[in-house]
Amino acid sequence: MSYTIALAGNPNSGKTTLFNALTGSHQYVGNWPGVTVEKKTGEYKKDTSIFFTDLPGIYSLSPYTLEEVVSRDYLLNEKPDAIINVVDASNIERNLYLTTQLLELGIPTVLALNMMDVVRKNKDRIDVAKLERDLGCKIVEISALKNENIDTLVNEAVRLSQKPAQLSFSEGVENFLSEIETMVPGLKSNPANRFLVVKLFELDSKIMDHYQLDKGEREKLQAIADRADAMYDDDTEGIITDERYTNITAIVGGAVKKGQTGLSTSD
Ligand code: GDP
Ligand code: MG
Ligand code: K
Repeated sequence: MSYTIALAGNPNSGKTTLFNALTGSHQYVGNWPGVTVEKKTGEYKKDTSIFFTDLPGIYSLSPYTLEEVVSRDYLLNEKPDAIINVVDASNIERNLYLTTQLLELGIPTVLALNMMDVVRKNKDRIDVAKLERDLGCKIVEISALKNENIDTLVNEAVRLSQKPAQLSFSEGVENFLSEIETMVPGLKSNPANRFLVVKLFELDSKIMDHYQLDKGEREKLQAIADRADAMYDDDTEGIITDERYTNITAIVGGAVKKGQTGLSTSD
C-alpha cells in the first residue's frame, strides 16, 4: 500500500523547503502534463511507501492562473490520500484564504503551521488549540528550515482518515448553495461536493463543463447568481470572497497576537 500526500500552500509558505526536508535526494522533477509548470514528486526519506507532490504555489483555487488550474485539477482528479496545507505562521490571515478552499475538497487535510521559528523570534502568540477547533482541522507547528516537527507532521497526515469539517456561510448563501446542489445530479455524492457547489455558484465555467451542464441548467445557475447579486449587491465570486474573510477574521481574531511588528521572513 502506498500513500500520496500533496503539499499545497501560498507561494513562499515553505512548501519546497518542506518537500526537500521530507524527500532528501529521492526526488523526481518533471512538468505537469501539457504545461511548463514544474512538477516535483518524491519519496519520504524514512518510508518509501509514502509519496509527496509539491504543488505550485497558489493563493486560491480559482480557474484563472495556470498554477491554480494545475493544483486544483490534481487535487480533484488524482485524489491524493491527504493534503498537507503549508501555512506561513507569520502571515496566517492571508494564508487561510486558500485553506478555507482546500478544506472544501473533502480530502483529509492537516495544516502545517510553518516558520514557527520566525513566530518565536517575533514574539507572536498563536493559540493553536483554538485555531484547530475553529477551523476543524489538525494543526502541527513546524519549521521546515530548521527541520522541527517534520516527522510528527507526516505521522499526522498518514493517520488522517476523515473528511475535514466544513465552515458555514451566511444563511442566505447556504440557501443558494442548497438550490444548486439539488439541481445538479451527482453533485451530492461527490466527496468534493462542497467545493464544486461553491464553484458552480461562482459560475466557474470549467466546473460547468465538467458536469456537462446543458443550456437549461446553465440558465438556472445564471438565474440563481442574478438573484444573489441583487440580494448582496455583488457578484457571486465577490460574495464568497467576503464570506470567507468574515469566517477567517472571526477565527484568527481571538487566536493570533502579534508581538514585535515589521519582522517578516519574506523581506
Ligand atoms: P515555497 O514557495 O512555498 O516553495 O517556499 P520555499 O520553500 O521556497 O521557501 C520560501 C522562503 O522561506 C525561503 O527563503 C526559505 O528558506 C524560507 N523558509 C521556508 N521554511 C522556513 C521556516 O520554517 N523558517 C524560516 N525562517 N524560513 C523558512
Ligand atoms: Mg516552491
Ligand atoms: K519568505
